[in-house]
Amino acid sequence: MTELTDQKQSALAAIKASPTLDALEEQRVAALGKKGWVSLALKTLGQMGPDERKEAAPAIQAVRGEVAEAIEAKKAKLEASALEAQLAAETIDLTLPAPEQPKGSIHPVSQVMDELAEIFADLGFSVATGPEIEDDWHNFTALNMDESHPARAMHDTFYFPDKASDGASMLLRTHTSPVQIRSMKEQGAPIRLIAPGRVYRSDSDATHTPMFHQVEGLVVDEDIHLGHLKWTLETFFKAFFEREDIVLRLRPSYFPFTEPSVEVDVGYSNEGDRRVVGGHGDDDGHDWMELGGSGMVNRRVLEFAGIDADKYQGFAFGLGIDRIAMLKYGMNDLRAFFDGDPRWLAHYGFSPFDQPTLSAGVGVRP
Ligand code: 2NM
Repeated sequence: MTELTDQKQSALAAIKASPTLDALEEQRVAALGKKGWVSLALKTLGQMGPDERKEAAPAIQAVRGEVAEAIEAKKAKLEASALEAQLAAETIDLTLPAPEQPKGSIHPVSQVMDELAEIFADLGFSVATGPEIEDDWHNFTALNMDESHPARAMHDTFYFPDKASDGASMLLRTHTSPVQIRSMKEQGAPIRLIAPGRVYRSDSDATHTPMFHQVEGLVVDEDIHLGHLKWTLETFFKAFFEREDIVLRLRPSYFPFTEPSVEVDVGYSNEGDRRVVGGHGDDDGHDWMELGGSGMVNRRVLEFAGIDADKYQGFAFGLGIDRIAMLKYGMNDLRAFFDGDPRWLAHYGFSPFDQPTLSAGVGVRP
């Protein structure tokens, strides 16, 4: 036993004096390792008589515990000072250029949404958002689309299997118009806003995806007329495409929520396999592309939204964000927008540092 006490004392001293984690590990192996002196002492228990063992076993275990505890304590100390030394030694020279990093990029849809918000903010429009899961009153009824309207048919609209607790049919919004309805009900007139976001229709081919992006705009005030609509769209497209020779064609059309209604076409020309806005006419290489619809808000819609239609008039428009993005940035396949292919994003994506501003030019690549 006295031998064991001596061994313990010298081991504790050696542990305490260990300058490094490696030296400490050597001490651990020498004491607690398979052939360490503590392990050898434990092995002697087998040759002892029961009385002797009863006395020796707890003593050896106590020594083992003391040594193990001392090692753990020293280990924590050495690790803490190693970390401190590393922190003291490592410095960063912030004046050096940043290392090359793998970069993410802004998706063209996000870029165009930022551009839209910037341009319309300059015209006094705020940005409104609303739920993508809607009830059929906000998505259809309030927009003058009664139960028999073809856009309500199952093949266009994604309905949820269960009705809401108040009995309403729930669906994925087919346009952002319910945002305008909610905004008119909440804020009343006058109002001037755009509503960009995801919309859903059960439709899928080379030019249609079941989810796509729309921006709709709404202006309600006294004495609003079709001239305000045409000026607003023209001013927007000139800012968006960054050229003055934009020519718009408004074609008579029909929407249940506007009266009169017009379809909005923009003139473009073909340059190689790229479509470039600006040229127009129906001669070779020149044509019109439909970008959206618009019109004067149907007075029934204003009434559904709680606005006095004798005092206020409004215009509204809807544009496909994916389409105007393709036209501006020269892309030809809509489906690539939603593939999430990093090579496509590396090519068509935008730098996170390239914020669109009117003063610097919206959507200018660095
Ligand atoms: C379009 C075309 C024409 C439209 C109407 C409204 C509302 F809510 F004010 F009645 N919002 N958007 C509208 C009008 C949308 O999309 C092709």
